[in-house]
Amino acid sequence: MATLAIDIGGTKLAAALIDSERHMHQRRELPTPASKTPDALRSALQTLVAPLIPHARQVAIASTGIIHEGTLLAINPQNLGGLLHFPLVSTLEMLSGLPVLAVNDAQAATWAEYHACQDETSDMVFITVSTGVGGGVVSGGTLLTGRGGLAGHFGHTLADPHGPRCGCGRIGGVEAIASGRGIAAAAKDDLAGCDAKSIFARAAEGHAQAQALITHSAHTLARLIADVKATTDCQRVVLGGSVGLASGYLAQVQASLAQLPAVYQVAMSAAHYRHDAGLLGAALLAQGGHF
Ligand code: ADP
Ligand code: BMX
Repeated sequence: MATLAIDIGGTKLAAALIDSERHMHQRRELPTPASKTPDALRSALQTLVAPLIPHARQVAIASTGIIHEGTLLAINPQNLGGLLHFPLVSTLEMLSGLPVLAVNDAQAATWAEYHACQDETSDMVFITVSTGVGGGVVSGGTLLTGRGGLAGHFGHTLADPHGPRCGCGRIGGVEAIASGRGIAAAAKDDLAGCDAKSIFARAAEGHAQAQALITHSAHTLARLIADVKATTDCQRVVLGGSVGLASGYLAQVQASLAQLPAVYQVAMSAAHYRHDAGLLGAALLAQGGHF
């Protein structure tokens, strides 16, 4: 019997069965409902996981938001259509009748990515640039989650005191500028109303404003990575999320970081497990009994 892994992001929900050899089966995806009330998320999760439950012995969830004592608390509710909190563990216990474990999505992805580079380092950081900007830290081989679950929330560190207000209430945070939602919110004129995916497509066609929006995000990420290097002395930074993995984005971040003094330089790579790092990391944590 496998682990049923679920990844709850601001844009998409994913689920898959992960066997004891860490192979993934029956991966499914649905859009994340944008609703203030928990019912829409509960019903989307039910649709997503129903066919997988009969094959699972436990459930492992990687979810956006601060995960504290099994509950999702949004630091930026705008990423979830205004939803502030959601009883993750009890909902999945009710839906599946199985034991359920839950952790923040970026922290889960960090743990999977650490397993892909642990021969080379015991100190690494993962950053997802997706609907929001999330992250996680492995220090001395240990995943830092923090007593309240907040560790690694790099998207909520300051990028520009004159920048836009984040849904968390703070002005000028990294997420408000660099995330998929941040890129889309800054779009004007013919790009107004476009999402980050279409802005990347327009940039590839040579659209000047689209290119400038992406460059602004990449520069913001590079400055964040210099701060992360200074605070953690990590040996590697791994980038994930659909914006982080988009063609040319990592190269722009690396080029921008290369302009900074040598002490802030750090090896960077794209997520080894691509869009599945959260699913795999949650399953790994559950299978290793790390919750
Ligand atoms: P989630 O936040 O649910 O984990 P993603 O990692 O897919 O989901 O991130 C969603 C964000 O990434 C959205 O802002 C979306 O517009 C953007 N996006 C999705 N696909 C691409 C792509 N191919 N290139 C650039 N941006 C993308
Ligand atoms: C936000 C925050 C983080 C999350 C990050 C990436 C919420 C709902 N989420 O900073 O907990 O890790 O976004 O999430 O406050 P994603 O949906 O972009 O993958």
